[in-house]
Amino acid sequence: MTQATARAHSNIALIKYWGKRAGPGNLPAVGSISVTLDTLYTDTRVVFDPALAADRAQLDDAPADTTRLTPFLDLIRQRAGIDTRAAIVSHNNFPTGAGLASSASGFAALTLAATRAAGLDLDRRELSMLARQGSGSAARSIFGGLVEMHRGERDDGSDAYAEPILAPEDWPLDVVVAITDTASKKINSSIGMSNLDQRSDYYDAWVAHSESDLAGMREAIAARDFETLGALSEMSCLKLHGLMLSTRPGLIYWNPATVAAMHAVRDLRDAGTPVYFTIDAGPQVKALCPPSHSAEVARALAAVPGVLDTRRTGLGPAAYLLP
Ligand code: 2P0
Repeated sequence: MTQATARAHSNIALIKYWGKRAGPGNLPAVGSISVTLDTLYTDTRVVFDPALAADRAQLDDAPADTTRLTPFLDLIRQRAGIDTRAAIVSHNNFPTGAGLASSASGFAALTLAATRAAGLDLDRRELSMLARQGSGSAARSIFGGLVEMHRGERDDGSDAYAEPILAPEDWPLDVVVAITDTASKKINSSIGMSNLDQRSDYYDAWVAHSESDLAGMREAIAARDFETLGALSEMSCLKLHGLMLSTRPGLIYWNPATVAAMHAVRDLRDAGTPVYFTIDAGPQVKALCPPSHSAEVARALAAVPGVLDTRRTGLGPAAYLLP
């Protein structure tokens, strides 16, 4: 038996990934830029055990489906030259599958733990490419701080990996997560973003403008320009949700509290607080602000009708092994 345990932190894209280009292993149609989050993470233990006849998984103390996990573990087994089945035990310290990027932290933690347990010692770029094949956004959770995922051009995906832009301490930023629903979403991201070229009339425009959004965000980060970072993030989020709404059949991830929280963020901003929102494929609202404003932002969002809870987090580290 060989085993390893890893922790990977969730991430939120500021410039969003949505849509895949042709080819295997979640090749993104657009690049993306994200922040890794300190207080939202997944811990995953992987044990390769010759006594097992099939892979087994447990998530948050309940048996979990291995349909997506076995083909992913096969990639690792193939690379390591082993055939042993694995037992996976995973725990999220936040609601699973509700738009808090549990597949990002989950597949990043699984990638690090399973490669180590299989006897592999891959560099971060290889880990990122492998994690991408589990879930596109997981490629970014291999790294900490501000991270860019490259779309890549090659059919084999060998240039579709993430890289760090800034370490967490290089530019302290906070994210206040307003949780408006803890249920798992009805349409997962992979299904939501499938065949977009046939399902949305807006898809070509989304892809065509992504490079300029990424370039603007890289410049804002280099200049530590929070207002531009925030404005580009809010716009990328709204464009993403415009694309989702335009996708037959229209994908509506928001609930009334999501919309109320978006207005609350804009009201705070109108009153002088530097804060911007972003939202993933789910109903939670994430407010970006300098750390000096996060207590005030959390108080304001907690008071929004329908907001169940708030979580404050700074930027988190790269994925790492636990003892
Ligand atoms: C992102 N999301 O950039 C975007 C914004 C959600 C909204 O990446 O099919 O679970 O596994 O590659 O990574 C969520 O999609 O999808 C996502 P797959 P994933 O964070």
